[in-house]
Amino acid sequence: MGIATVAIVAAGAVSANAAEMTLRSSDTHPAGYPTVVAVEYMGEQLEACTNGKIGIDVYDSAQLGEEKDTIEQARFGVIDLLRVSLGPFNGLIEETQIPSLPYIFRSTDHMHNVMDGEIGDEILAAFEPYGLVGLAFYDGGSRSFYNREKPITSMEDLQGMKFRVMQSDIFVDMVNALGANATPMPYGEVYSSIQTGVIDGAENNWPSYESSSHYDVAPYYTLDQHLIVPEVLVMSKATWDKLSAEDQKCVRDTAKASVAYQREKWAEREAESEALVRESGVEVITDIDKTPFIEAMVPVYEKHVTSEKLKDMVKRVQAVQ
Ligand code: GTR
Repeated sequence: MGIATVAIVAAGAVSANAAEMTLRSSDTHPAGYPTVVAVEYMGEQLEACTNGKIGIDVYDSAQLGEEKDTIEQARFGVIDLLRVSLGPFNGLIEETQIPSLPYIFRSTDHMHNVMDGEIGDEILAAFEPYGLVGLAFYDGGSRSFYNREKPITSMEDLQGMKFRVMQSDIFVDMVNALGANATPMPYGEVYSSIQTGVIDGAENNWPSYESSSHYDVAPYYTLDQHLIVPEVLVMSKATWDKLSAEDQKCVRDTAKASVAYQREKWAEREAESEALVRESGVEVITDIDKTPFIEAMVPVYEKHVTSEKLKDMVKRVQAVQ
């Protein structure tokens, strides 16, 4: 076998790209989703930055597992790169709780100003003691409730209904504080759980509501916009430690460079998903008074924002314009 043949066989066996080292990256979303294409874009930039040495293969559609499991795999170096919501990190890394608090951000611009600044850097740094290197935050829009039963126009309509949340105590307490019942479960189980009536609904942003086809089984979407939780991109510390300082810089720089790309793709997809879902006949409730929702979150903050460090962080977030 000639050298060229060996190279082709090896490349075919492990990866679709030709770099010497191919990082395995996990995402729960399907091909084409803004987070998936952003990490692919980072891969192209990284290959260029490292003169073809390091590339990235994105394993989309939860091929490597649900978010909670992939966090563990990344911590132990089985997965090199991970793009997940901050929510599933809440129980592990306390700083990730702050951007996961309901109604903490006044708008997407406010979220960007916080996450692009020193508070964002502090949160990225907080991953390090847990075997991970925080690289960048991506947009995840705002999350709202959808259900299979009825149009929800006020908090009263939520009473007693069952909603799936991500696996984080903050989200469990958030739903319970609104008078509904929370069921934490992995994303991949939500469609069938709504379909079979195990739960009445869930909550998410436009692109996830659309790409997961949840709108097919839960056709009432109420834009209460209780969360603007950023997505995060992290690298396994085990992988990071194998890289030269120069290559580490390439990883950091290209991850940062992918943020603008992701935000652009996010804005496009958000509009496309909304149009697609509306055309499908989903009832979208936009006329909703958020004030009682915001007021109901006081005990959630009291329960979860306990240390001085977190209290201070909340104040600093609120002070950012
Ligand atoms: C999506 C998010 C995913 C995942 C999912 C969920 O909006 O992009 O990372 O957290 O929500 O609800 O589990």
